[in-house]
Amino acid sequence: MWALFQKHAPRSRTSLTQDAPATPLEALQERAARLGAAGADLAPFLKEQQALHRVWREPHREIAVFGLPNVGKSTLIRAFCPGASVHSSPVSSAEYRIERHIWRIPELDETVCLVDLPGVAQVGRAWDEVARDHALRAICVIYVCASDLTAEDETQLKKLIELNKPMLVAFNKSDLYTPQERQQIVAKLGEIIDRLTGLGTAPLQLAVANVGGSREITRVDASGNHHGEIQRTPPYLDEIWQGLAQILSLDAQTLAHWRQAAILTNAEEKLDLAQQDLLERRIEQCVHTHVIALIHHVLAEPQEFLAFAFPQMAAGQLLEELVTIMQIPLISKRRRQALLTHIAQSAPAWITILAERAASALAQNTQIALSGRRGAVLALSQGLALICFANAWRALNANAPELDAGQIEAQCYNSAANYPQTEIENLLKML
Ligand SMILES: Nc1nc2c(ncn2[C@@H]2O[C@H](COP(=O)(O)OP(=O)(O)O)[C@@H](O)[C@H]2O)c(=O)[nH]1
Ligand SMILES: [Mg+2]
Repeated sequence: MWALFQKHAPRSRTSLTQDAPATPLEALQERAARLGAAGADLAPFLKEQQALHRVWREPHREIAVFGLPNVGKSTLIRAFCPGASVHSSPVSSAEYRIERHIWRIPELDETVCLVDLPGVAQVGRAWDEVARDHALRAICVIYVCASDLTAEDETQLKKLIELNKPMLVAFNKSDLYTPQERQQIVAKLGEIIDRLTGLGTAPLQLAVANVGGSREITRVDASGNHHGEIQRTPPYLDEIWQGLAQILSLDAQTLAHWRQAAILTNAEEKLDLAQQDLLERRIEQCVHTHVIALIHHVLAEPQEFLAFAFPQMAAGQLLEELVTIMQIPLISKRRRQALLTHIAQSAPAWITILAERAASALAQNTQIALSGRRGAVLALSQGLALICFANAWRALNANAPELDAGQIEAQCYNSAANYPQTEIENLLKML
């Protein structure tokens, strides 16, 4: 086994901590400062930034062991480095931990850190991301599976490969299959690997293994009595050793560069998400302010003819503000007017739907100081119609900046028809 390591041992290795802060990081930091000043949540970005500083400082290169639950990740690590010192940090509860196994490999003259990640889909969606982030920060990844890859596996792999993560797909528990079955699985995994290989430049290899199985056997003693016994199947780790040695022997600078680029890309994605989240919050705030103002306005003067006048009154203003927030090139006055007129003509149909719901919500809620129930129903349904309008406009605008009045009208109608009663009750609470 060690001979395999020696065979693939690196000829020379340069310092692991030499990758200097790069300008891309400074650019990201500037962007983060701008977003932070505007109120974005920077915590996920700062985590990646910390990770970058950590990998620059850390003496040990990390190998992440990643995959679905119960595929043998922890067993694999124990098989590799039974005597390793373990540092663990809890993930979401004491039950789920990220364990770091510091492992000295004399033959490679290197101490590495094997990171045992909680299984994907084990702790919850948010933690899948935590595990994925850890995998991205590692120098390479052993992706453990125990059969053919699922669509879930493939999605995880794709992301890692696109970010040039050197990967070893370890098909573990091979002892559980007949030779024919094993062959079929290996062929399928080979197909998937071929499909994914072109997505990145880092090596992607398959290793067949069984890192620690057991089987029940029956022994017959001298007096003819039968005894059940659990016997460990001999582990087969050679292909993993070989693949790992090959990856670790690659040029250290190239590996460090791939890792740094992956962390930076991930950090940039966190900023994209923070920006998106900030935008969503601003839009919500804008719509909310207009809706509340409109409701109060109509409550103050509850004349029925106003019920269908909302597009001219409020939708125009809302539209202008949304265009500014979303940084959409301003649509021409003429087009905007045509759009609002069209909406004004079609609005009665969907305001009527909303009015029924507003009335039933009000029947259970007397929080609003009503200037007559009829007025309150009117005001609420207008407010709701404005939300439907904003939703429709946003939904369509994401895909089609060329606004089409007919499409917006249809979306408004849909949004009104499906408007949840609970949302109306929430709105009532906010008034
Ligand atoms: N048959 C067989 N069982 C294995 C093998 N590797 C692990 N297991 C068993 O699979 C179960 C899950 O292993 P574990 O390492 O905890 O999986 P993890 O959730 O991915 O960390 C345990 O009962 C192991 O003994 C293997 O190569 N063959
Ligand atoms: Mg485990």
